[in-house]
Amino acid sequence: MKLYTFFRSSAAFRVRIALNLKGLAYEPQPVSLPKGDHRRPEYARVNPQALVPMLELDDGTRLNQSLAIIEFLDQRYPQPPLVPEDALGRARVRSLALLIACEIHPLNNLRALNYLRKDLGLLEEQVNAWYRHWIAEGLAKLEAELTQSPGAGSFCHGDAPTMADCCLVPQIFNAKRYKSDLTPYPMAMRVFEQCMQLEAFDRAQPSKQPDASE
Ligand SMILES: N[C@@H](CCC(=O)N[C@@H](CS)C(=O)NCC(=O)O)C(=O)O
Repeated sequence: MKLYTFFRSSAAFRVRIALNLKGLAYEPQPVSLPKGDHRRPEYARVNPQALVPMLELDDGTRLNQSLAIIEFLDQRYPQPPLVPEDALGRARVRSLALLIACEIHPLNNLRALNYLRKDLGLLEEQVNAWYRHWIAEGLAKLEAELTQSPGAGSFCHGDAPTMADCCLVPQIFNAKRYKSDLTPYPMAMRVFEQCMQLEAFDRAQPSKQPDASE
């Protein structure tokens, strides 16, 4: 399999974690977002959404959208499961994953930030404040979910990593990069530290990718 990825892309990071947890080998195909490689016609032809990640299977089939890719991997390679079997567990894991992937990430992705900078003329410090605002909003909700629900264990759901943890860890990396205050989220940070003990998460982190740079 080939994974179209960018070292700092948190959506690609989610899929890298899932592939590692499943023990699946893949060939990274770096797509530089700062250079705009994802907008070039060659890439847009293969991925009409012009985003990373994209997973290309050995038969040439291409999949995009990180959560759809992770659910595909989970069905095709069921061990270890990343989405629980039971209906309530599935709903809870998807809800936590979507809280990050839909309620935080789209407000802070590159094209949203570039629109603030280039089209609306915001200063860099204003853009950074925007970024931290949506992280704080989203992580506060996540923290409440983790502390109020009996479903949480040493990971977001129970005592093994799931798709929710695949989303949580990259989001915390982004928060750290933008120097967000993470002290209000002790439970989320405990889960983060627990995940980072695992080789599958550690190996997927931005600084360990072949295209990593400053
Ligand atoms: N919902 C998509 C989000 C994908 C996405 O926004 N990827 C970012 C990198 S993390 C990207 O390609 N951004 C390019 C841009 O914003 O122009 C997913 O989960 O795969």
